[in-house]
Amino acid sequence: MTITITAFERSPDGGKGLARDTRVRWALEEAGQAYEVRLVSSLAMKEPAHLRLHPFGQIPTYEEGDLALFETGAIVFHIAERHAGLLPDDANARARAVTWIFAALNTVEPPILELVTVRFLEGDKPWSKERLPLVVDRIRGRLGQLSAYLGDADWLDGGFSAGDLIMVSVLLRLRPSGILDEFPSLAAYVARGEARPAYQRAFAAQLAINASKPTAG
Ligand code: GTB
Repeated sequence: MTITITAFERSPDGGKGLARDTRVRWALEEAGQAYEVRLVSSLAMKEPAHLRLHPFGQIPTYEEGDLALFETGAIVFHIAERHAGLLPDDANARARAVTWIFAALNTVEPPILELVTVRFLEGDKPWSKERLPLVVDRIRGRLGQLSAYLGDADWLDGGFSAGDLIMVSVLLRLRPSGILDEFPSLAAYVARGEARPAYQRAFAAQLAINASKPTAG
């Protein structure tokens, strides 16, 4: 059955791979699954046809036969459950890998998203200069804990898993800020993720769509 995902018609990052379709592409590449991409404009995202797939009018979505999914974490989990390569066979190890998907999205990513908000959406507010260091401190706190846990291991729990795929993707969002490089073991962890052939293919595929297009604004 054909798998179709949605992505920005024109990603605001101009092809840096930070939009979340890259996470889904990466999972599909790790799983060896072919997929098609339907590009959606910012306007089309808010129209009824797309809202039927994604109640919040966002990308990515995932369609396969009569199954339609939204939420990147759920999509990656679905792919990982149905195909080899992203979750271990052992039941306990599998549960721990799923825990890392949730930890990446619920514990590590929120302060990182706050940084995006304070810098780009609230940058003109009088209080934003005071808020920024508070947000950066919260990120440093989380990265310090994650770095301590990872130690000198390659991946979070044994072999590479969907938990690492999501965690690396979350940390990548931080790279432009320079904060990631304050934690060399995490920067190396992210680099290991980026070096995976499946990531390279996913990155190249989104770049092919976005690189030649000027970003909006
Ligand atoms: N919780 C949802 C999920 O995980 O799937 C969040 C989905 C989401 O935030 N989608 C964004 C979107 O559709 C694109 S990925 N935004 C349009 C809208 O809400 O109208 C987030 C994103 C956007 C831009 C960059 N960037 O430019 O670097 C990076 C990531």
